[in-house]
Amino acid sequence: MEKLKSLFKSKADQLSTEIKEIIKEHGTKKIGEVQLAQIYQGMRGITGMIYETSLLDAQEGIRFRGFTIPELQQKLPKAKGGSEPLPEGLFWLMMTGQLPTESEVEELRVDWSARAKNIPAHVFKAIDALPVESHPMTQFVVGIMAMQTDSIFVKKYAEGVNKKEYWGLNYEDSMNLIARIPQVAAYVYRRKYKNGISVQPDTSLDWAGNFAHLLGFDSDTFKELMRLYLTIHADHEGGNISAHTTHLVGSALSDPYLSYAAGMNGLAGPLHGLANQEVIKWIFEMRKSIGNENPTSEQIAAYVQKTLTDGKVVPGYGHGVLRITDPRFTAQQEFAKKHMPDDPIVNIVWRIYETVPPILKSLGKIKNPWPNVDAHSGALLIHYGMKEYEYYTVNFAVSRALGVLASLCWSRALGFPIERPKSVTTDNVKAWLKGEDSIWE
Ligand code: CMX
Repeated sequence: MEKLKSLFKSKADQLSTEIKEIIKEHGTKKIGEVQLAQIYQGMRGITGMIYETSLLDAQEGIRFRGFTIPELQQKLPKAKGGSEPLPEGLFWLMMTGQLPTESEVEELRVDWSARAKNIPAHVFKAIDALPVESHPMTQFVVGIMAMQTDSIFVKKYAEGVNKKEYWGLNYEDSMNLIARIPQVAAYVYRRKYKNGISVQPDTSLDWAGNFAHLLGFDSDTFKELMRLYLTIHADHEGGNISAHTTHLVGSALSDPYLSYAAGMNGLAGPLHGLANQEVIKWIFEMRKSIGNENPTSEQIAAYVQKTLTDGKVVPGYGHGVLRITDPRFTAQQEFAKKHMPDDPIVNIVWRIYETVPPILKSLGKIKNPWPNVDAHSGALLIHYGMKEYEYYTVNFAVSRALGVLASLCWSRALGFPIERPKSVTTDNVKAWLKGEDSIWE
């Protein structure tokens, strides 16, 4: 058994024993109360699941196994000559709770490189069956779904397997899927925007570096950007739509291909991951509408007011949990300061950052007026020539695979059951309010 797999299993067995003890001793303790409004408002603030790989603090931002993004940038192994963390290292950390050594990361890189081979031809044929104009996320998810024919979990489950074996089958599927995702994602990009001319993988490169190469962007700084991008977008605790959906679907013992594809359909919504395309679209439309390539703060403020008056959201701003500038925004801003401080679109993003929060704050109803991860990512990609903003959510999906699939491995290894919360109707609520229905008593 490879080192990561056996280390993961031993950590999971240990945690599983601890969880049994926790439930036995403290299982009846109350962890909070739920107010009626919360079940009408997207269950915001209700703690309802265990998700081991990362934790979000409203005032501080994301921590992956206790490490902030700047700490990851400092502590995770880098590519030769690079200064950004390798996503392989983050995956190792999420799977084990331990920072990996350089040789452990190299072992994982080699493993993924080997697993990436022999993607079935029908995966690409399934994508090719779609009109080339189809949204890149649609093409990507169809490719993932087509690849489900390779699920080891499905084969073994059909043959009849002891539930104690689920974790290992799930692990194998997850590892194969992560290894192959960059090729499927890049195929969609090259098909839609580069006349279908694909690039062959470079097995000497790391996962993110090879993804950049497969997309057709071979500069060292674009590869560094991808290492940072694929690290910081990987996970954002468990309640966000892509993570929660993957977790929920996986709890039915749907295999990792089905579970991840389901989660990515959620990522493709404009209030979640699609916001990164919406930000750039919004900036382009603003420039056109104003007739100025380099809008002033006053012009941006007026366009924000128009967006709000038109009943639209300002993309890239606000968050369901965070109440500060997203540290993922800050990490990208720091990258831009280092590599492209004079880039015109990046400068617009920064001017929007100065202008938008006071306006959103003044409305009084928006809980978080600060930028999220999606407010900055597109501008960095444009700088390197990736102007096709409809594609951006696929980049996000490539990264998100690391977090949601690491978590899926944990859920199966810990033997988590099928997820099935209770729902009620408003008629139940009305009757309860009149004392005629005892739904919550
Ligand atoms: N622009 C305009 N209005 C906004 C807003 C924004 N950026 N953010 C929140 N609001 C509005 C909400 O639509 C809601 O309005 P109504 O009461 O009229 O329905 C009100 O403010 C309160 O919302 P909230 O409690 O502050 O925010 P939610 O937790 O309901 O929603 C989010 C969070 C992210 C969906 C929301 O802020 C939003 O739509 N932002 C823009 C889209 C975006 O950037 N999404 C990406 C998030 C990060 C990610 O997942 O990738």
